[in-house]
Amino acid sequence: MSTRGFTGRRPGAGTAGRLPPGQHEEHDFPVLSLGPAPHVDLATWRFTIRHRARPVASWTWEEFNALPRTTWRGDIHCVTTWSKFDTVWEGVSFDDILAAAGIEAPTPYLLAQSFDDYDTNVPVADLVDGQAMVATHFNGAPLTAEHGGPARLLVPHLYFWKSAKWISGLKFTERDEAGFWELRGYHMRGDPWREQRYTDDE
Ligand SMILES: Nc1nc2c(c(=O)[nH]1)N[C@H]1C(S)=C(S)[C@@H](COP(=O)(O)O)O[C@H]1N2
Ligand SMILES: [Mo]
Repeated sequence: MSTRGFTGRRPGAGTAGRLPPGQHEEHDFPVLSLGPAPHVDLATWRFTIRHRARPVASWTWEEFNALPRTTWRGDIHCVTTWSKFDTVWEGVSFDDILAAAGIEAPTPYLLAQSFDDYDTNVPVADLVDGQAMVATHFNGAPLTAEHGGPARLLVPHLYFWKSAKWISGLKFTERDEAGFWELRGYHMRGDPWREQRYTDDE
């Protein structure tokens, strides 16, 4: 299998096939935010699902934490070229959120909306079937404010800007409406394996 002297030196050892094109492995967990973490008070926190402007379901922090919980372990990929392997997240899956709301996705698109006025669009097809969660824990501990606590979206198979920190809700839209970075030149979908970084990337 391995050549003497080479063992363990190959940078891809154990990680071969895990790095999307143009990415490198990062061991730290960089913080990338537009501004300082917004103050989010758990006593008034709400997570709201909207169809266009109309609220269709809403949970307090206590109610949200009573929903079924999911754990996911895997790799995340930031468009600034770092990838981080074997991250562990816990929260409520998109599927379980919709089930708790008693609805099926009313449109094929949505905008994840955040308390810092950030938003990002994600197709429903990229959220269903266990692909995404609203995460409250990272590596076994409550999510820190700088990484989006108390709760953030996690869509690990897309570039990390899609994983909205400080999430306040999901707004279903009829059309694929661009969010903050998508209005500023970033790709509408953002699949790292297809290197969909900028608007015109296929
Ligand atoms: N609400 C909000 N979510 C956000 C951002 C932001 O500025 N505000 N930055 C995005 C970007 S560009 C990236 S790369 C990731 C970074 O997440 P991290 O700081 O936990 O690494 O969060 C994304 N989610
Ligand atoms: Mo980013």
